[in-house]
Amino acid sequence: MNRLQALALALALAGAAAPALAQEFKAGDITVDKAWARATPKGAEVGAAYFVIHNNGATPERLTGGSADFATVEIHEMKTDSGVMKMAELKNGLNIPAHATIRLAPGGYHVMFTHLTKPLAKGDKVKATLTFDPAGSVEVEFPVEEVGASGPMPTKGGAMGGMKM
Ligand SMILES: [Cu+2]
Repeated sequence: MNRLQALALALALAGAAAPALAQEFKAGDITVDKAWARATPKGAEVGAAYFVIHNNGATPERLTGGSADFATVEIHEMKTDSGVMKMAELKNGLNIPAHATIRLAPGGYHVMFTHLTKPLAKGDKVKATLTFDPAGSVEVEFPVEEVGASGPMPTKGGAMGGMKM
């Protein structure tokens, strides 16, 4: 291994150990971690957030919804129906069986921020409260990332998006 390769490896290892997504949020037997929200193009009315839920208890839990001061919080699921990706609100919430870990990720379960009052900009941190039954409510901080973004790219200058507001 030459010096450049060694440097690259060191950087890769440092990146893997980065604590950026390591923050944990707890309510009763529930732990939420690896939270992030996807950056939105200017003028977008919806955004998505993802995280991992751990049920550390022997009682089944349910994510029933949440609230935020910049949007309405809904629990959604992406599903492939006859080869077409469709999104649906989980009106009855998301079940988290006892001792289970449920991952919300692009293409699957997610929290949808609707009626956004501001764009979610990369580098921002937004806070939303998630409500679990029976564990209760927990405020979670979502760093805004462009990682895995699959929505439309922001347009130059955002003139169209600006008009939509
Ligand atoms: Cu959705």
